[in-house]
Amino acid sequence: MAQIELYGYGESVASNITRLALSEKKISYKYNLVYLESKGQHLRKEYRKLNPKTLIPTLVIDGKPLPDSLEIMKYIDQQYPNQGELLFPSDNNKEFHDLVDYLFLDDKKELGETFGTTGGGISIPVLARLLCKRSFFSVVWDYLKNHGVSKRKPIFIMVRLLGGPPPGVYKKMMAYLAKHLIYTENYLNHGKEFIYGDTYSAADCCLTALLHRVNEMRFNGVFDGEKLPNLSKYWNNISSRPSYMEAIISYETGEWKPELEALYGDGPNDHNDLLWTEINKLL
Ligand SMILES: N[C@@H](CCC(=O)N[C@@H](CS)C(=O)NCC(=O)O)C(=O)O
Repeated sequence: MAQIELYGYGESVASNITRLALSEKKISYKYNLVYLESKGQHLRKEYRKLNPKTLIPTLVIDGKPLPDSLEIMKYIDQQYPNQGELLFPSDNNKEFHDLVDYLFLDDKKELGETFGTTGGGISIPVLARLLCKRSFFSVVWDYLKNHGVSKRKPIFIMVRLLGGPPPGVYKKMMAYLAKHLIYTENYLNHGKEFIYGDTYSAADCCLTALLHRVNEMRFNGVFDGEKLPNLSKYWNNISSRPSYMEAIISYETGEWKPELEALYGDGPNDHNDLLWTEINKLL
């Protein structure tokens, strides 16, 4: 049996996708926590050797690094085809590829372009607060010198400078999020248990992590069964699977909760009403 290690962060959508996949495939691994914005551990030399893009997660198999949540899901499914769920269905058709492409965190796409990239966009208020734990100059220096994705460097620096999302950006994210929630709600009109149909797949790993982020960012009413009944039903189903607790909840670092409280107290996201205005336009 190969020695498997995962480098990840608790409240990271791509890490959650990967841990869900590992949990559903019943693969055990050694876990290495890498702090992101608050400490910049992903920008250190040791981690850059494993993942030159300086992104989380990376799986290390017998000492060999494999970055990227989608590549990791493909790898473990090929290596362990008869263990746990089959993440990539054997019919492997274009519709499934397009769905996964839409739901996974493609670092080559723009924020908001797909549901996957919107997961990062709606997280900006918390990322900003975590970045603000470091001095402005250390963030500028570290990101300019060490971040492996050129187009992310100015975004993180701007967010640190402003202490939040750049003006208008979060509003735009609400329009994108509304569009993706409605698209997914309509997709689920097929009435089946999972997003791609009757069996659990890699697309469910992605969608579970994204919906968890929507919930975590306090977008209230999405899962109450009233306006988006398919999504509510899907969420109830998927969040009661053992993998949700095992791969997402039990890995929380605790860094996000106080920041969310500082941002929104006990209430919803301060853009919740705007999200609903956008959703209602599309219903
Ligand atoms: N395509 C990559 C995207 C990974 C990604 O964007 N990870 C985020 C966390 S969810 C990250 O590392 N952010 C830190 C940064 O960009 O500095 C994957 O799916 O693994």
